[in-house]
Amino acid sequence: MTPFTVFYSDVAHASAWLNDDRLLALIRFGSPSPPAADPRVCAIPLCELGGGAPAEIWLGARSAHTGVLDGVHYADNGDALFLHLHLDESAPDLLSPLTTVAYQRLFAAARARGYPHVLRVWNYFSAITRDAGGLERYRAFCVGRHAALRAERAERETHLPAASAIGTSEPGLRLFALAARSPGWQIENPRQVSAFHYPSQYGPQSPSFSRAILKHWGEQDYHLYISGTASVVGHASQHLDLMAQLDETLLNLAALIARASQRMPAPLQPVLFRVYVRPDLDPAPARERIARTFGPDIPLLFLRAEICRRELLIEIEGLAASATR
Ligand code: 3EB
Repeated sequence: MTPFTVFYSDVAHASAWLNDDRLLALIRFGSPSPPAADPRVCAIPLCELGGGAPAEIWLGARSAHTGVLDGVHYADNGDALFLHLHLDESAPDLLSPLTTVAYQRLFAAARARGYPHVLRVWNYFSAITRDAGGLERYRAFCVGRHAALRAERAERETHLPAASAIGTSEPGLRLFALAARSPGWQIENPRQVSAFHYPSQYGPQSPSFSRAILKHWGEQDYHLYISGTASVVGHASQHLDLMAQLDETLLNLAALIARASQRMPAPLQPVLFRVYVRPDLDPAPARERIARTFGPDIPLLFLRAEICRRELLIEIEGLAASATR
């Protein structure tokens, strides 16, 4: 059994999970509500495009311990640790040092709880492609993240967390992360240059993330944490229109899942996907095509978001798992 499962639930029903001591995280979407007293509750300030009010639920296999360490909210259950942290920004050109501090606090909390291996990080901040102090904010973020990972000795190119870096319209830097007691396997995409080897045209510090992390939780139980995946082949963005970018993204996802499945007795099965679509694009045709690719029952959550390269219109991340027996 994996130490937790992830699924989408209507917000109205989602609150019922708060009474379950196995709950690791309840993630809401949309305009930020006042900070919750419950460390398991958090919010991603992006508008959901399905017309519903979904929440993402991380349900553990056994009861969780929860708390707050130096502003880092956590829940852990002996195998897996979920963390989240929200820092205000004092100035738009100080994102780089703020990111370093945020990562240091995240790593310190994970270590203090006994889960030193950060497998997966989600990064959200505003004005992601805007210049501030002569550097695009996404590029400044990459500089700050790398500095923290280097200090943690986690920047080694074989143990980088899987990640997403997404633009919001709400101010502040929000980090969400999954950590474990033992490491996962880093998976790179054969169709793409590893992000940590991107040439310097994309910024002074190449982005420190892996394309996916394959985690063996024991026996036949595996999770594949899939980083934000976009229409990038080699290191270059491809195609100008949404559906062509989506097709390339789906090829990238298939290649990545196939690469990870080579380490497995049986192919990994997609569990769910989170889809980020740039504002003012109609997500309906994309939803239909993704459902045709992965089957009509694949859970999809669509969010309106800015992506870290101006020309990218869609980005997909998700979870795959070993087939349930
Ligand atoms: C790309 O392939 C698209 O900097 O953490 C995707 C996932 C992207 C994570 C990150 C960036 C990040 O380069 C951008």
